[in-house]
Amino acid sequence: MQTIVLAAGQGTRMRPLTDRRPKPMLPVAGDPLVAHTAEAAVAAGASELVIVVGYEADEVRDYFGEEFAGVPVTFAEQPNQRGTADAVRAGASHLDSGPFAVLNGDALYDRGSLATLYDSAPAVGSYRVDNPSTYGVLHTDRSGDRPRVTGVTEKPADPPSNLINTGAYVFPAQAHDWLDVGESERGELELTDVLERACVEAHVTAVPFDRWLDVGRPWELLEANEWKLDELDRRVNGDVHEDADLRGAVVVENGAEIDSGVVIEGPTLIRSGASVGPNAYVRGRTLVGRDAKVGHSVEVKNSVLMGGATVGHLSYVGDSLLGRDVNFGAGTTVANLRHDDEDIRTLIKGEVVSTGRRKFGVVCGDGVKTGIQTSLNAGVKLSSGARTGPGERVLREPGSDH
Ligand code: TTP
Repeated sequence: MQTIVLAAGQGTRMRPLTDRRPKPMLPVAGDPLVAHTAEAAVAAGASELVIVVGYEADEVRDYFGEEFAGVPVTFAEQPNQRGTADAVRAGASHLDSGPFAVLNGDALYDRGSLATLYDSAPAVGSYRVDNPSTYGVLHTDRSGDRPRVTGVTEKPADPPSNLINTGAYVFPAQAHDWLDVGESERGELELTDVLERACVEAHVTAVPFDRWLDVGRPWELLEANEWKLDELDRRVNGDVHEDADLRGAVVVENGAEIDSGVVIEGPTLIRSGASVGPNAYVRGRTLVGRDAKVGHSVEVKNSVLMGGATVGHLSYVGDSLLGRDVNFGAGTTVANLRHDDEDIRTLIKGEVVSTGRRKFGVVCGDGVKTGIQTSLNAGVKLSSGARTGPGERVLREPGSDH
């Protein structure tokens, strides 16, 4: 099945992590997010991948090249992000006139479910949630395992079902002629309008997905890493001091160094060129990226340290995302829990949003530097290149009243 992967979006809700990088290239365990999508697609039966690129396109192009997992890759340029239907139209010009699949390049799909979708054309992947009102919700003609889809409504106040649209579709060949949709109310060219047309012209099946994760906001990138790090098998190729204690599914890549007195509880991935310790404690589904450094007596828990990030001695980092080349000064401490036990809230495009997590720390864009003994409150985001002074307390997002 020829497959279009949408990877042109600006990822504005993921800022500051997407200030300098497309969201699909953010790290999820050992690979970029979009590589997991592409891998699941190939395992499900994708015969070729057309990747639609736009924002920071070169990083995606350089990563994939001309072939991925044995299938050919081509790129379609979407110069302006005018909507998902526009993106698919750009991609479809590289396809033959047969049926085709479309996947969001910023979602994790489980392979088995995606394979069922590919075998059920025309079809849309659906996922059952308790709070459908914040998603695109599918209308179906009956309950049961594989209901027929009759339409889709974006963010309905009164949801017609609790089956939501995962952004994974297999369209019939005629859909090539349905891609010229008009602008929606929010001024975008939407793929859901193509789905609506497909529901009228064909029998579109809702294929239930066992697992799915839309990665739009920072804590969802943490959840994506939790998912994929859980799939690690222990593998130690790097240089590990005899006094270090690696427990469970710990991967230490070739060229990584683990010093004396370090305890690492898996699942944890330490990428090549990274160093940990001495006497550090790394636990709870953590990714230590390429060339990252976890210093003396540092604790890192359930976090993502992107390439080149450094956490200086005597620091604590929990449930946090640190961009490339972030540098935490000695004694930097992250709060990741509220005393009133409520879910951590953060600002997304100026609005206060609940993360739905009791534990969530901070998000730092590339190149953030903290002074010694900086305290960072739960839910704070620091924009790329931001600095804090020695002993500074950052209780709310700089420039906001949250
Ligand atoms: P969204 O998540 O709606 O958009 P986005 O990734 O730009 O993120 P944000 O809303 O935070 O700015 O997009 C869903 C998928 O479609 C995603 O994989 C990006 C892709 N996309 C395009 O390729 N082109 C487009 O014009 C749009 C709007 C999205």
